[in-house]
Amino acid sequence: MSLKVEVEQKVLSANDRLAAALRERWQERGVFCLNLISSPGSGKTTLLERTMERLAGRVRAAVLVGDLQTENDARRLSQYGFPVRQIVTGGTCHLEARMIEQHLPAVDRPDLELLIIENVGNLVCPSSYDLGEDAKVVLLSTVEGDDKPLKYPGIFRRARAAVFTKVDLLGLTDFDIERAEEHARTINPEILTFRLSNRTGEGLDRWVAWLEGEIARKRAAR
Ligand SMILES: Nc1nc2c(ncn2[C@@H]2O[C@H](COP(=O)(O)OP(=O)(O)O)[C@@H](O)[C@H]2O)c(=O)[nH]1
Ligand SMILES: [Mg+2]
Repeated sequence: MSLKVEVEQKVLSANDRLAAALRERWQERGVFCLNLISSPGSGKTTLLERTMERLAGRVRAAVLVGDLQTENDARRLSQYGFPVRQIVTGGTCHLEARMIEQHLPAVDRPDLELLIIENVGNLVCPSSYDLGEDAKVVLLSTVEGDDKPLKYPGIFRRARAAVFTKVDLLGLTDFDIERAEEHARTINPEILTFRLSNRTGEGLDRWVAWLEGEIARKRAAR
């Protein structure tokens, strides 16, 4: 085994142990934890803004948001009344469980019901790092090409749900949403799919209803 592969495997297994401990903690407390993954600009922060608007006063939520360099996303999200913490990775292309552990105290509270993590914008590295989440959700916007599920099978295989964003822009490119969904299902027959627009609000009701269902289920299983 090469040294690089050996080091990578060690980092991953340390990450997996920590992620397992986080998952156990969420299980005991009945907290639903979501890990949002997409390429930069697909609409993760905007979807979080729309989601937080709708959950305000109904769900006790917190957000951790990863970025290579800036605090912009946390600033955007902090106006919705939920605790938000930016994790600046300083160049690392993904979040790791130890970063979640480290920044959690800034947003955690005893009666937390929902923790949403916005990962660093990237379809590749974040898919291999377990953060102790209940579900990974992959976002793909309708301007990125409907072949992307086939090109990035790792994340589509591991995701519980695929959210196709920017449906208000359908028709401006040759993105075929049926084909994109078909490709996603070829990779992962179980994957849930959502079509939505953060701009017009289309599809947001179904997304929020799914989320609320999962939160209720997690709370009940505690
Ligand atoms: N037309 C349209 N624009 C969107 C939608 N969602 C996000 N955007 C825009 O896409 C850009 C990137 O969004 P952002 O949420 O920052 O993406 P992130 O990098 O994945 O967090 C911003 O200019 C958003 O206003 C959408 O559903 N429709
Ligand atoms: Mg963002």
